[in-house]
Amino acid sequence: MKFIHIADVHLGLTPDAGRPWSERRKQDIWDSLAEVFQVAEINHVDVILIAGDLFHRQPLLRELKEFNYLCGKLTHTKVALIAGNHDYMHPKSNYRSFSFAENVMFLNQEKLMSVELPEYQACIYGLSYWHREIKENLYDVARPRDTGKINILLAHGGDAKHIPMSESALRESGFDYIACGHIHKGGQILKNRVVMAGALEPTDCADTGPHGYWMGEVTKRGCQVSFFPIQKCEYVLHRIGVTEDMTAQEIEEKLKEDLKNKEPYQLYRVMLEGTSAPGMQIEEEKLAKFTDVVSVESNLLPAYDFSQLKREYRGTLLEKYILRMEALPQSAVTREALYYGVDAIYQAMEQR
Ligand SMILES: [Mn+2]
Repeated sequence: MKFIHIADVHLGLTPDAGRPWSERRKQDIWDSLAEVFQVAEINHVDVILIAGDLFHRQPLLRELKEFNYLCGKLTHTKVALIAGNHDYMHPKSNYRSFSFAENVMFLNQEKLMSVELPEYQACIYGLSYWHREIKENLYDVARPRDTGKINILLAHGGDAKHIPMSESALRESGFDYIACGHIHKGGQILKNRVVMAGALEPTDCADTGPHGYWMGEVTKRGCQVSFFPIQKCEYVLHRIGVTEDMTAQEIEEKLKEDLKNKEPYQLYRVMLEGTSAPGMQIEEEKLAKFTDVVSVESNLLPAYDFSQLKREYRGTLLEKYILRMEALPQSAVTREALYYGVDAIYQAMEQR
């Protein structure tokens, strides 16, 4: 049985609200979903597994209609769906009254339920969130009824408040494939057996790295699954190594050069690291306005020569401060305090 596995699409979300690319990204999420459905159609995929949080919040009726239209257009593929913690089955949720196309299998109860696919001798298990949180480890104790069938589990969660999961319990559970959602960074928890899909599209700039869908084939003899990135938008943590001989202009030019060489779908979260010349001012806000830069963070430490400073500024507050800080038990905190304190005092003295 050929399948596509996605999760955490978060339809209806507007990522990076207020930024110039925000509306485009909102549309990207819908376009990527449509793209996945097109891939399913072209590749004659048997079932699309959607492991929760298809919508970012309670779906609007027209949003459900849009989704259902994509499902109804499929000529061969079935769609298995569960509600996650974001789009949980609120008593007034449109999910409750909506009637989906015939090929949609909505596992809408909060108790583990299943649907049969007799044509593949397969069975899909899952449950939907009726609450924002579920703290019981419902998946760890789930077991397929008939081990002769291809058994698939749709699972949403993996943290303490959203159905905690244990790798060893899932390994022993007897499912042939466990399609997980909820954690936005995807990956194979157990190779070709238990896969966290990751968000189809990054939902904010914390979701760095590639995002996309998984496609594979599951039989009673085993499962093969691979990741397919969707490259509409990818947030990249871009580190720029700064040394004390670099000027602010050089750093700016370095960033401009790096931006020229990046992939067009990438957005940069810039991180300045290393040491800078004492007193050098980098205008982070200016860099943050460059095209395709989401944010700029500076972790630069000014490159002070403390023994030289002590000699040069003997008898001043600066010397006293350095001596006092050096006398403390040394840790990352005292080291930072030494740098920031010296920086403040040094710059105040220089300005006089
Ligand atoms: Mn979730």
